[in-house]
Amino acid sequence: MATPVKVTVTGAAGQIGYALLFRIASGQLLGADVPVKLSLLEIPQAVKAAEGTAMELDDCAFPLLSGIEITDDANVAFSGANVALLVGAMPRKAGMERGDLLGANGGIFGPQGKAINEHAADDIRVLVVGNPANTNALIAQQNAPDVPAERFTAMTRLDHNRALSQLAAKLQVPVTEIKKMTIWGNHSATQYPDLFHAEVGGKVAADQVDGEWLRETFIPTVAKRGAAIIEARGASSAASAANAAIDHVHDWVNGTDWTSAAVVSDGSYGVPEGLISSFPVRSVDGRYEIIQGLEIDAFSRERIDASVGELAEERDAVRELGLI
Ligand code: NAX
Repeated sequence: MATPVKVTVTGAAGQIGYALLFRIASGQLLGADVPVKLSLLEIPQAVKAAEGTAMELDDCAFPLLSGIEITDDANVAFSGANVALLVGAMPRKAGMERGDLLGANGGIFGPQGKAINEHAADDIRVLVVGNPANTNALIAQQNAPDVPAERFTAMTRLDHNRALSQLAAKLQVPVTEIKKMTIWGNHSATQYPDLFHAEVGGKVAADQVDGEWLRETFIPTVAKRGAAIIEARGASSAASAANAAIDHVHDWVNGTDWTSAAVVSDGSYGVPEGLISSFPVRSVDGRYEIIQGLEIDAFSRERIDASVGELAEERDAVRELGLI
């Protein structure tokens, strides 16, 4: 058997972790012929719950699962890691200011970035899921100066998939008919799902829906879908978030012509260099690259700028806190 790929999952005992681990172990993350070794990182109080999940993983007798490690030490969890899914984060609590939230997450993602820098494998790929995902990814990346910046990404694939599904329902087409969907900016309510570059049946999607639906229904429905799930389910998105994480890493490793991912900006489309912002990306030879050359009209420009402005504010706040 080939050498197993080490996949580290933080927040492994949480609800996304529970939906994610079984899919990784079954081969859906990296492929049906790639053995995996799981490392579950949790805080000390949740290690026991992670052990319970590991017992269930054992009970699946997954042919590709070559081992499970459970730890509360980031240095152990990231040692030799090839893929890191950073899911565990500090949630916003009632009355918490943004600065408090960013500070609390800096206390998680700074040390995890350092541990990745010191201990991960040379080919480490990092996906940050825990919110505020883009800025948590920035904190981790800035604390890992020896790892190429392009290896740090944040998840907007759930937003992308939500946009596909909303548009498919509106136009009564299968999701497979939709190409070139893009989420721009921050994984937050300011994100911009773009129908001006998306295509349905080879024609521009924005031309196939009315402008009012696009502005007043589509954009807010996608951007606020997370809140709608909480309202309906009484808990935040878990299986769909895990599914998006699987899609993100699978496509990163195996290639795709077009998807959305938050990657380190090289200044493309006026997004300040260094911010981790969502772009249209393709993956070639195991690297996400920003798709270039799209024309951005005034409507899209205004929305991209608003979301990117929010990312710049978050970056300035974590800079002031000394986290990057
Ligand atoms: P849960 O609260 O169920 O689980 C989080 C887990 O993380 C807990 O088990 C906790 O003990 C653990 N944890 C906390 N600090 C840790 C640390 N320093 N090291 C290791 N583990 C730690 O949350 P869940 O529903 O699983 O969501 C996880 C994160 O995903 C949240 O931040 C959530 O906001 C975010 N999401 C991001 C999405 C995205 O599209 N980017 C969508 C879904 C989700 O809302």
